[in-house]
Amino acid sequence: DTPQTDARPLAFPPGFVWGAATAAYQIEGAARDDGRGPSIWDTFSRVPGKVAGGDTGDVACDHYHRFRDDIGLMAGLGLPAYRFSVAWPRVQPDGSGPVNPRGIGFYDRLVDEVLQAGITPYATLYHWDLPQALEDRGGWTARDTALRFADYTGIVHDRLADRVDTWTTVNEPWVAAYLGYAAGVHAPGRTSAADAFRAAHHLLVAHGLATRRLRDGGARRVSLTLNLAPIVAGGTSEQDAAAADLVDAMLNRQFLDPVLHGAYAEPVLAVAARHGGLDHVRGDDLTVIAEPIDSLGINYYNPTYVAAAPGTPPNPAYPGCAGIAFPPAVPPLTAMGWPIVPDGLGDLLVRLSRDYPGVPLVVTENGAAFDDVPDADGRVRDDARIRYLDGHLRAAHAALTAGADLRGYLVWSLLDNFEWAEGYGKRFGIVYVDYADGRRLPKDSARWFRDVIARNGLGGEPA
Ligand code: PNW
Repeated sequence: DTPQTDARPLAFPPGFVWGAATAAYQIEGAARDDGRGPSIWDTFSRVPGKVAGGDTGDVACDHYHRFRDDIGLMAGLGLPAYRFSVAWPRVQPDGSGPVNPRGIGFYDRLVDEVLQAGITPYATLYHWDLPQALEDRGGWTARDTALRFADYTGIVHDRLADRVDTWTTVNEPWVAAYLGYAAGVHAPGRTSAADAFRAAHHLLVAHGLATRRLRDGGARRVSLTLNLAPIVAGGTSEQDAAAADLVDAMLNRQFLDPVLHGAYAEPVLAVAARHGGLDHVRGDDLTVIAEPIDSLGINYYNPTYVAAAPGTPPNPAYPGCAGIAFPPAVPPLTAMGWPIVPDGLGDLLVRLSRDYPGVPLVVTENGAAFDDVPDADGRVRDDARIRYLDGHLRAAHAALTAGADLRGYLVWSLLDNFEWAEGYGKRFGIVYVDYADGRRLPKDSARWFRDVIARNGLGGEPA
């Protein structure tokens, strides 16, 4: 009764890194414990109508109290790597100033436990939980937030550098800036194009300053994680191609070009110039942003489909981009309503290796939400997730064969968790979480992934 996947056995290169990813606000809970300060997600999730079901991260998976069990679970699945994020408001409750020893102490114990289990920790410094005190002073629209982030980075690095080799500065600056400051569907819930352009730039400056701080402290590996997607035009007209190119500039090149080529793409500058101007882009910002990185993290879920549609007002997440339609997704879809297109990952990896050669790539998130329900014996038969992961790994393998420099693959996510604006209703985990009692049930996909890792590839039998 195993799900049918494309049955060809595929071996990944020796040393390929396998693992699972999480983020602090989505799993930790303990929102008021041990001196943690409020973050923008604590505030935003309390605004009526912003998060499905009125859910908040107050308790989440209670990982803050259950981290030892969760790491035991990972060890049982044979996960070689674990990507987690550090909550800035635990470390510095006000986003600046004194360090909260109990807050950073949690990550100290977490890292010890991860290493004890034989797992390599990958630490992300910012996964969207900005201290509310900094938002009150402008949030990411303020350059000062980037400077504060560099200080915070130094604090965390000084404490964990002896045990953590691989650091990611910022997770998905596009989502943080455009869903948070333009579309208003993520914290802090603002709806200003100018704010979003400023936020995006300051998130990149934050990345660059933090990278410098990590280097100065002797960090061995520094990376940045971007949400990237192939942009697919619905038609073949020149207008369709132009629409796809503009969306590609906004979603992908806005971040790839400054970090890896040292300059913003022309269309990004043009759109930003029309929305509040470019005063926030200062002297040597591009030099800071282009500080070399050791790998690029890629979060891939699905392609973005566009079509030229004269007269269409801009999509709220793409301010300044009028005349572009985002047609409804075509099945098969995940529970998020996101299309399942494994080849999009392969195309993306090949394109990145072609357009941005020289930087090793790691898939830092890939996965899917489905309507998982445990049966009477507590088994979760998530065949659809196995097929999703199998298909994406086959596409990643094909990209490797085509020359993409892919070094690892981390599944999103270890646990079902707080899926931001969707709350707890959307389950991305390879481990099911019963929110009534906190119980964890590894899904069929967790056992399947364990076998993939054990053989460093996909088996010949139907997975
Ligand atoms: C990523 N979009 O978020 C995040 O890094 C995770 O924290 C999150 O749980 C996961 O993907 C699944 O959503 C995204 O609308 C949220 O394009 C939204 C989008 C992309 C990524």
